[in-house]
Amino acid sequence: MEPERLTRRAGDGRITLRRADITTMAVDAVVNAANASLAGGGGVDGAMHRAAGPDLMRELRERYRGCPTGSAVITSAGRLPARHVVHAVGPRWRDGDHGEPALLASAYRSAFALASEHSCATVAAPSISTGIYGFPIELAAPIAIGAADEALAHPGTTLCEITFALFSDADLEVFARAL
Ligand code: AR6
Repeated sequence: MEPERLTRRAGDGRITLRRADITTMAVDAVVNAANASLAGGGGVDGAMHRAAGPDLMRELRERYRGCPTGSAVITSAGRLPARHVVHAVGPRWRDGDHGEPALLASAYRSAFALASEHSCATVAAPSISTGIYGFPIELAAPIAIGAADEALAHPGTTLCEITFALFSDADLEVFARAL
């Protein structure tokens, strides 16, 4: 069966929503929801490291010493079908009064900017921070879509399509409303 799929134009490109496992996506860059120590973990991060194999962690250790919340780093993608992995660090939700929305926007913005610096046309991202980090997805979805709109409208961007790979029908519905 075709996965449920939604799309709309944004700048000269498009934003697409899919219910999908991001580790299976053959795009130029997949975004990982990492932590500030880049140490691996559960959720998307665990799935990505398992699917990519040990080269992913080896490269992270060799090239980087962590990554501040709200920013991102890039590596190759090991055995994943993507070309690059952009490891973006979203905020842990506290109460919304600790800059969480701005940090989430910044994590997406950094991830998309890095992908464009590496000449990527197609990028897939998960819903950063809305799993283990507890960011309410109703608040996160418009921030994610807004950052994608901004990236695709940026003069000189190489990005053509940003796909959000949502892990459940419920998450897909929330993103569809925001789109
Ligand atoms: N494909 C797409 N989405 C997924 C996948 C997948 N394979 N697996 C989970 N999701 P989370 P966070 C969804 O917890 O909240 C790790 O330990 C999941 O259902 O992966 O940013 C890191 O190392 C949820 O909607 O990321 C950090 O310590 C979304 O992806 C911490 O978790 C994000 O959930 C980061 O927490």
